Formats: sequence, C-alpha cells, structure tokens
Amino acid sequence: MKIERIELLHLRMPLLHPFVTSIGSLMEKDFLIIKMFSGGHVGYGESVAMPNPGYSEETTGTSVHIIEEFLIPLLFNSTINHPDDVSNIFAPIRRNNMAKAALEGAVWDLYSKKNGVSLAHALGGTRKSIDVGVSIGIEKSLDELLLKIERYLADGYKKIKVKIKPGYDLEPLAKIREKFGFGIPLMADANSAYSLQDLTHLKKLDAFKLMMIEQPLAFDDMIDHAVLQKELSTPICLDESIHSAEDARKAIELGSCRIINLKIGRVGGLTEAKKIHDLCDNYNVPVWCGGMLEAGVGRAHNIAITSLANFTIAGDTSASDRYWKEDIIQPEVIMSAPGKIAVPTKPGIGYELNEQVIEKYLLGKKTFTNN
Ligand code: OSB
Ligand code: MG
Repeated sequence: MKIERIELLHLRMPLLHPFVTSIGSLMEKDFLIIKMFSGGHVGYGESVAMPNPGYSEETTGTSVHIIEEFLIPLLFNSTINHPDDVSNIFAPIRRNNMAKAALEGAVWDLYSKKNGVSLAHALGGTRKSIDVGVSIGIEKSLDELLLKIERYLADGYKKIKVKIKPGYDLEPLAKIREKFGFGIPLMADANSAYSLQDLTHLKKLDAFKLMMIEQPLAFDDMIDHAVLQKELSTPICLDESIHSAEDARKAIELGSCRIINLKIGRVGGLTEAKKIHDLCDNYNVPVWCGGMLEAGVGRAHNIAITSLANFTIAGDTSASDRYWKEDIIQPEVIMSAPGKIAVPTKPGIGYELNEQVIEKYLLGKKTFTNN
C-alpha cells in the first residue's frame, strides 16, 4: 500500500483527576494522534509517550522529532505489503519505540480497513470482549483510596492495581485487605521505587497475597528482579524492563518475572506486541495489557491486542470516563458488561474520531505528503 499523506496532531487534554505515582504527578496528557491516508481510507495511531521522561526516556517532544525527521521519511521511501513490514523499515532507528508504535499502529488500522476486517481480527484476536481492570494512583489519603476502590469495584472492574512506593505500601495494602478482604483481585505497581536493599521489606508484601507486584526494582534491571523473585512468593510482573520479545525471553529465562505487562508503545508496536504474546504463550507466562493514560485511539489499539488468547489477566484499559471528561473517539470506550469491554467488529479500530473534541484540545497539526 502507498501512504499518500500523514497528519500529525498534537493535543493536550486535562485528566479528570491528577495521576500520581512513585515517578511523579500528571495533571494533563500531551499526546500525538496520527492520521494516515491511503486509497480513500484513513488509519489512526496514537503516541502514548508521557509529556516528561519519567516513565521512559521518550516524551511527546522526542516522538515528534523522531516521527518527523526519521520515521515518516523511512515510511514514504518503503514498500509496505503488510503491517509486519514496518518494524523492519524502522529497524535502522534505535529504540524510540513509542514514536514507532504511533505510526505502526496507524498502518495496522489502515491495513484492517482496506481488508474490511476489525483490527482485532487482523491481529489474530479471538475474544469477543475483554476483561478490564483499573490502575489507581497514590491518593492524598487512605480514605480516598478506599473510596475509589469501592467505586471501581462497584463498576465491575476485574483487577484493582494500586501504586505503591516506600512509605506508602504496607499500610494502604493492609487497609485494602482489611476493608475488602482477600477475595478482590489486587496488585501493586511500584514503578521501580525499590532496590534489593529493600528485600526484607518487600518480603512483607507476600502477606497481602497480591496477584503480582509490578516493576518493584530498577527500570532497566532484569538481574536483581531474578534475585528478588526467588525470595518472593508473589509473582513479579515486569513493565518498564521489557522493550521487545528478546527482552521478554531473557526475563522469563532468567526468572526475573512470572507475568508480563504488555504495552504496545513500550515495545514498538503491534507486531512486536503480538510476538511477545506468542512467546509468553509458549512459555506459559500470562500477559496483560498495560496502559499509558491513553486517549481513545490508543485505548482502541489496546482493546484490539487484548483480544488475543493469552491475555488471560484483566488489563489496565479502563473505560474512557476513568480518565477523560470527554474522549476523542465516538463512541467512547464504555463497559459492555461489568468489567468487560466489547471488542469492536467494524473494520479497523472500530471507533471514529470525534473532531469536535479534537478541535478543542488541539495544539498544532502538521501535514506530510508523499510525492
Ligand atoms: O506503570 O503502568 C504504569 C500510567 C502511565 C505510565 C505508567 C503506568 C501507568 C499506569 C496507568 O499505571 C495505566 C492506565 O490506566 O493507563
Ligand atoms: Mg507499571
């Protein structure tokens, strides 16, 4: 397929509530939307990078730079027969996975639309609906945390993920178990806030019988996580450390984790995400879809990949109204049943853009023509 034109939209949307983690606090999300035109169809992608380089080294600004200066020229100069070709086309560019994934996601959407199939179907997904959970930031008070959990459980969310950090871990977890019991599916995400020196402390988390603890140690580590996993009965789930199927293989073989949080942006796109899904399936390691506070387009891509069979644990892809007053897609992402989101069956991502909402939050737009 020949890509005729790409539009790069820069938006800034306020979050309904500030999102606080051990990394920092976010009040609004700066992100990019890709519109990719070919043969009367338009494919959509979203850059999920954060406005600042706290979670990973990529930011919205670095994504713009890499997309404009390097990735679009590569795409315009290549023949694309299948979306899987895109990762090879981008291979000369090191890392910058979120920038790559934004464009690659648009190619996948375009390809699905040209073939008249849903993105989920094009990826090999089989689920008609996906189970979803919710990620809850560090709250001002434990009362507020408990209230939020109560509300999200009432909404039907099938996994409660709470952010923890040193000084905010044993007490919130104890309170949650005290109030809601051991029957609720509960996990904790540390976003790399601990080190092996905290081993004795981290072992105390086993008492809470968490589904898993996500990325307790350094963002770039696999070795210490393997040491820690041997000492914990709680499964470790890696997020920040996994950027490719090769990373996933190494982490599994080293024993650094028993579960993988899969984020399309972090691994450079849907093709690599699918590879990781398949690899984990072979190793009997469950995967689930993580989130990056996506707007609707990113959320739609997450829903599509989660329709694959080995996404056996509820992901972080909540309904649009978890984060946004209004989302940039129509319809918005809603629960089709408690804790479930129906996988769209229409061609491509299965959602239209809401241009009125986009107009409201648009900071700028650039057009690139392939001639
Ligand atoms: O560590 O999973 C994370 C959000 C931004 C960056 C990193 C993370 C998160 C979340 C929220 O936990 C996931 C979501 O609901 O989008
Ligand atoms: Mg995480």
